[in-house]
Formats: sequence, structure tokens, C-alpha cells
Amino acid sequence: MLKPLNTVTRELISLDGLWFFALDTSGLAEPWAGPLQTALEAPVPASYNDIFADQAIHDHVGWVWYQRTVRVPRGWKGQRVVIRVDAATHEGAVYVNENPVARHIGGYTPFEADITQLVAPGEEFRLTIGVNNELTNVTIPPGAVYVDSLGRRKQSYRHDFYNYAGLARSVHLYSTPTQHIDDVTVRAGVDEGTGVVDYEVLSHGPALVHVQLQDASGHVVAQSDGGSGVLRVPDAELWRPGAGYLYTLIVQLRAADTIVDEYNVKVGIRSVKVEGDKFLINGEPFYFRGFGKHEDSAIRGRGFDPALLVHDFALMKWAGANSFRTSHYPYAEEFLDYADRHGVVVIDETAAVGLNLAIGGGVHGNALEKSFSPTMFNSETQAAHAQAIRELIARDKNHPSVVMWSIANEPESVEEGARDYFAPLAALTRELDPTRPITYANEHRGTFSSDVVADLVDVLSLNRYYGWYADTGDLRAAEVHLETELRGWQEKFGKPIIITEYGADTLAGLHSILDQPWSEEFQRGLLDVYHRVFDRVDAVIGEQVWNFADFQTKAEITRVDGNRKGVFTRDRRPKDAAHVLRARWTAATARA
Ligand code: GCB
Repeated sequence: MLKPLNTVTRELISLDGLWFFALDTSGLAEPWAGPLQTALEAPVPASYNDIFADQAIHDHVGWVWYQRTVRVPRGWKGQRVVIRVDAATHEGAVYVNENPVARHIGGYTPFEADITQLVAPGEEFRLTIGVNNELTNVTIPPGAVYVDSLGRRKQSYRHDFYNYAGLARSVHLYSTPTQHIDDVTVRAGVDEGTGVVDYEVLSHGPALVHVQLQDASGHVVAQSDGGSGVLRVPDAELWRPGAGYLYTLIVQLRAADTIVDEYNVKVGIRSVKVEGDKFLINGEPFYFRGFGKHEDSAIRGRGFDPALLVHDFALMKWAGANSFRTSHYPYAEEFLDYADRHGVVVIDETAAVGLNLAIGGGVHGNALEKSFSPTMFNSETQAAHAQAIRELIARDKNHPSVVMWSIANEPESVEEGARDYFAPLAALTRELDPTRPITYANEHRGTFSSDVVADLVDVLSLNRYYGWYADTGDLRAAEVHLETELRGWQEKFGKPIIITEYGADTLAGLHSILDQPWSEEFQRGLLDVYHRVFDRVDAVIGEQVWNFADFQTKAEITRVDGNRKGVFTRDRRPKDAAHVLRARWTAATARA
């Protein structure tokens, strides 16, 4: 699915701004059939939950409706007109006047509809988008809707971040010519210094494909005709961590001497490979330093905000980070575009979080029931998960910053059923993208001796909380237990290990001279312990702290206005631990 762009043949209109907004409880039978009767207006992009001073809207379970009018530019005569929704969390339904045009399940990937036949250049139409936030045992992520003792519908879920909903990313109207480029896939690699760029173009109509690869100053370095081919770039300038050099692939559909359609894709030439217990980028061992993040901020919830995007990247750079994981869902495409340009390395994760009855909200419990069973996470869940993988790869396959796919976060990985569930999904990921390693983030019940999934992936991503959920407050025990475990993984698998989560909840401003959980000193002390261990275990090739910043969760007695494992507060001020990371990571950057 191509991101909409302005090119010489395509135009793009942002539909971001204030839309009319109503809950489905407003008694509207068919909200799309006419103007929405409401006094509420909601910003797009933003999650709607924290926008209004209204508990009922915050807690709403079910559909909400967004509506606005849109005028099709009169210059779009003879063009194809498409409406594109970057994300509707978790289900979206789009109506043009009274016509349903698109329906999509999966809250973090885009969808679109060709509405050419329903609209006229120069004229207005009514655009209504329904968004449903319900999660069930067959959605990704999963959840359950139930009716409480007071007869109210409630949503439960096992992931440790608030179920923000709505139109949290942009909506666009765009045009393409009727003969148009449908998709472009680029796979770049390096062959002894020569950049090798495989491309494939899917197009609609008889026009012929011509491609040109330009360097960053606009010089053509290679070109070719035909829907697929290989471009070779001698002495290519590589895309590297910290230096995101990008070429541009200009894809044209040509008929006689005219350009029928044009689309551009940024291309970073780099190779990625796992060899033994090393993760190689351009043939050199890479060490991941960074964070698990969230798209989360006050008021906006998960709403995309370019100010926050640039600020978060600036703070990661300040800390000396070179990478992050899109825990626990695909982030707005703008994150990946930025990471591509700035050489930031990304582990790209699906929204498959919470497939584990033994944990709830990150807190370890006991499963009374099997996670993978016909009545819980079943073949329908697996089909939804497969679709989430397809949509993630379709959207993000061309980003050089993405070096690995994470197919799930902390699924049940000890039960026998886990293997039957995951083996086909791992195979599917490899089939869709043979060029990138795959991983999944493992939780602590899945040890090197009990986990039944780890051999399906290339990199062992471990989320570990010694000193916090285990050995609470006891950093000496944490150090011993962490090291013993990491050595066990190293010896059994011989694969690279990234600690994709480690950290401690910390209330900014709480201090103690003792090993006191929740204090700033404890968070620093815990990071120091982990770092000592990482430096002693060879197979460890990465450390990503949980979390970059404090973030909102559902109401829980183990959470204080959300999860406080941030190294920065929710408004992005550093806790003491941020300085520990900065000292360690900037020194490592200086050595490299
Ligand atoms: C985890 C989860 C993450 C939680 C974290 C915690 O293992 O992957 O989503 O937020 O623990 O803080 O409990």
C-alpha cells in the first residue's frame, strides 16, 4: 500500500482538522445518511478519549462517528479519486454520502477506497468515518467486551497501554491518473561495494514502466525499463546507522513521450544479516542502543503530532540511542520516514500484544486456561494475526530503517499450542520478506529451557524485569539471575540476544539512598546492574530500555496515572536514569 504523495501526476489534500463527532449512543440509526446531529467536534489526528472533559466519552466502548464535508478539486477531472485513512483504531467504516466505501479491521495500518464513481470534481461530498474500539479474542491485539454488574459494556484487554481510539493519524484525499502505479517493492543490498537494488512495480493499465535511481543531489545513477529488474550502483553511498543516506527511485508509467503516472520511493542501500550471534548491518556488527516506545502523550493520546515526533527523536539522539522498537504496534509512517532520513534503526512490531493469559498488563499472573485453544486464541485469531503481518510488511517493506520484523510481544511461548500457532506466522513473514531477520519479544516465563518458539526466529528478543517483577528491590539477586539466564540462552541457541525491555517504574522526584523501588536512584541502579551483565555476555547485541517515556494505561493499582517506567516523564523531562543512559551510550558512540 503506497503512501499518498504529491508528484507530477498526483495531488494530495489533507483532511486533518476538526470534524463533527458523536458516539453511537446518540441514538443515530444511520449516522452517515445525513449531517451528524451533534455539538461535538473532534480533532484529526488524535485519539478522542482525553479530548473532551467527559468520562463517558473517555470510557466509551463501541462505534463513534466522525464527519465533515470535502470538496473535490475541480482540476481532478478525469482523475481517479481515492480516500486514504492512515489508521482507524481498531475498526473503520467509511461512507461517501450514504455509500459505504471501505471497511477495515486492524487499528494501526492504513486502508483506502477508490471513490471516483461517487464524487464529482468541483463538488462537495459528505465524508463519514465510523471507528469502533472493540477488541475480541479474534482481533489483533485481542481483548474481550463484557457487560458489568450495572449493565454497562466494558472492554478488557491484557496489554499495558491505554486502549486509545479514534482517528489518531491523518486522513487524505488524493488523485492518481486512471492508469496508475499500484505498488512498488524495493529490495536493496550490497555486493562488494556495489549497491544492488531489486525493484518490482505493479501497475494498472498498458503503459510501460521506466525507473530511474537518483542520488541525493539528483544525479541519475542507474535506470531501467520494465515492471521488475535490478539496478546496480557502483561505489554506492550506503545507508548507515547514524547516517541515513537516501537515493530516490523515480517510477514512471510512460506511453509514447508522456508520463502517465509517477511515484517516488526513497531507497537506502544497506544490507542486514544475522551471522552466528552477530547482527550485521553492511557487514559490520551492530549493537542496538535505545528504547521500547509508545505513541503516547497528554491530550492527544496516540494522536500523531510532528512536534512530538521531532522532539522524541531529538531526545533519543541526546541520550545516544541509535534504535527503537515500535512497541507494541506499527507506528505512523512519519516515524519511519524520519528514521530513514536520520539513520535511526527500527525493529518494526505488529499489534500482536496480549496473546498470553498468564500475564495481564505486564504483571505476571497464573493462567487458568490455555492461551491457544479453540475458545481463546484460535485459528481465527491466527488469521487476523497473519493479516496484521501482511499489512505491516506491505506498508513498511521499503524503509531502510526497518531492519527486523517483530511478529508479537510477549505471547504465551511455553504452551505446546504456541508452536502450532507461531510456526506458520514465522514462515509467512519470511515468505513475504526474505531479506529481513525476524524476532518476537519473549516474556520471562519463556526461559531457554521452556520456550517452544524461540528456534523459529533469528534474534532472541528478551523482555526482562529482574529487580522489578522478580527479585523486587533486590539488585544483587537480579544481577545473578539475569546473568545466569542470559548465559543459558547463549549456550543453547547461539543466536544474537537483544534485551528489548528492562526497567523500573519510577516516580520523578522520589529519592532514596536505599534500593527503594519507584525512586530515581533505584531506576539508575537497576540500569547499571543490567549494563554490567550485558557487557559480560557476548551474545548480547542490544539493549532497549522500557520505556522511553511514561505512558498511559488502563486504571490499575500497580499503575500511578499510567506506567512510570519512562526514562523521561510523559511530558518528556529526564529522570536521573536518562543521564545514566546518555553517559553510557554517547561514550559507546564515540568509541565506534
Ligand atoms: C512488559 C510489556 C510492556 C509493559 C511492561 C511493564 O513486559 O511488554 O508492554 O508495559 O512489561 O512495564 O510491565
